Amino acid sequence: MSTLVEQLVNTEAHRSIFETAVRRNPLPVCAAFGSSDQPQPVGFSDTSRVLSTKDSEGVRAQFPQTVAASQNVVLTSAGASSSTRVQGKRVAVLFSGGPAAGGHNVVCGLKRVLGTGNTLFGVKAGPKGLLKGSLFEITDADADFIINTGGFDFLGSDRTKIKSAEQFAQVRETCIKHNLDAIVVVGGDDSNTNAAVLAESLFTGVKADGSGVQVIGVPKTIDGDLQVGDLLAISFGFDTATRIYSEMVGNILQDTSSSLKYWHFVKLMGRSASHVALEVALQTKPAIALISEEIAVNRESLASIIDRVAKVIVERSHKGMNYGVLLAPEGLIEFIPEMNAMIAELNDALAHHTAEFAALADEAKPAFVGSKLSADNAALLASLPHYIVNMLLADRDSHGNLQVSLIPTEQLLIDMAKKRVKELDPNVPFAAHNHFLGYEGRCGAPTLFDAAYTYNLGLTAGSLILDGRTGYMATVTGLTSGGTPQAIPLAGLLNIERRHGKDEFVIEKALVRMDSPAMRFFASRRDEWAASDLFSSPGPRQFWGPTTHQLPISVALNSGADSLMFNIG
Ligand code: FBP
Repeated sequence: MSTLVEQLVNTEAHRSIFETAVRRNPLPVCAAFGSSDQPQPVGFSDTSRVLSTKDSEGVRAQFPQTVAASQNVVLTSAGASSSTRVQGKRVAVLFSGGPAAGGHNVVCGLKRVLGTGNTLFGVKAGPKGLLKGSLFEITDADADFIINTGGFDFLGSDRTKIKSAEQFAQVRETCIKHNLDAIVVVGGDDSNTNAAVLAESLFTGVKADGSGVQVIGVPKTIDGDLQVGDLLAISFGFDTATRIYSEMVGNILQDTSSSLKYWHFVKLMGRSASHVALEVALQTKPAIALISEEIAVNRESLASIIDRVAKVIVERSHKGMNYGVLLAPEGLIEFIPEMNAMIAELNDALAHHTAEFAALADEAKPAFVGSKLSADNAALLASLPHYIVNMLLADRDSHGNLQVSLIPTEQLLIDMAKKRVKELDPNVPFAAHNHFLGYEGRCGAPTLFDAAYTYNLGLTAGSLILDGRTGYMATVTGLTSGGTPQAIPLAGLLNIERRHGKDEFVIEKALVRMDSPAMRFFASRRDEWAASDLFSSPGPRQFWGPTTHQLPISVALNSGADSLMFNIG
């Protein structure tokens, strides 16, 4: 073999030149953990902050043991503690839901802080693996290999919701079989709700001596919709995903003003919330960025949104710009008032006629569902193109969510805008391409922000376990001032929401707020971005270089930072 061929073969199986180099990138740790070479576990003490929601009383009744233990009080790190000496704990970690960059570093942080005296197991393929008892021991060599790499592929993930008595019994069986002391659930709002429920169910009586199994959550999701004010500025994975999308949107913007003939309608992943769309808009400054939450607040109809979009297209054309970029959040459809009302009725109808609906041929489904809706909603459903109707009728995910990633909103917007532009001015050319940016951004190598943040979240989660805590979500606050490991009582976040036609406990999704500094800044600039080409192309995310230490713009604005730089360590 030639030297080059040998070199190329050596880059197989996650050994590219980049992957090899990025593994060596040093990670800063919060001062509480001591030195970055030898981070040590910290103990925790109560703060004066108590969390509550409108449903706290109902939650207390359903989560009596975890609420009694935590009193819903936020914990903060209290320096090195006797937990440093805790040995013999057996801890399992699992990924739940969609992947997000940095998950591997959570595992590495856990491994590091648990040290050689405790054992860390990986759960294969998410909550489903916990039910089946698919666990394996994670070694130091594993941690060295996955550090700073993207994806969840080391363990795999899934969206199984643990809710039936049989499933809880299976989890107990796994805990007993592997003699587990603790489980770490790395997930989004639904998965952390699962963690809260598991913490309560496993609180006592799992092992022969009557003791329980601790459960700690770690806040993950590219959607950015798991936020708790200054206690949790952002979930991990958001920064990497939005930087990848921003690079792509920046490149498209550069293309539009080079080729001078296309509009590009880009749907961005992010589920219900528009945090991803807002962040990418702040990074790239496109002609139009729709924000679902604003549409809901203004009760703007689909016709009015299309009119607004078409007017920008026409006005730009009159100035000689027959091109531009529109960003649309993945969950837009659910926020348009008439669509939202129709989807709510549709969800109830599907929940109440599951068996009849499943037995029908696909072509018969729209008419069947239409017959169960009010006249207005039935008419609206019938007016939508088949590619939207089919997806509105598709299966909900295991948490009862509409699978918004499958709904081609960007195509609907193009089709409707084309019609409206013709009505406004038949001489305006409108050639449009659609894009959906989602999966491209979830598994890239983590930015330094996500890499450091997740490593510290892993150190925090491990410390909470060694400190004997259960029912908390690990967090790192003060992201621009060195970072402080803290813990949020999960029960203090729970609300009651209607899903599958039933009331369930959930962690409420954090949506874009109209009065947030990021939204206000965007609103103050967007008319200028529509009227001329003020776009910027942020370029690829950097691992070494001037933008390495950058925070997401929306996070910097919303946390009142005076620069874009983060500071952990
Ligand atoms: P999580 O809430 O699990 O982090 O999901 C993130 C996400 O990327 C959403 O933005 C998106 O709607 C969804 O996953 C798509 O995942 P799937 O392909 O499993 O439906």
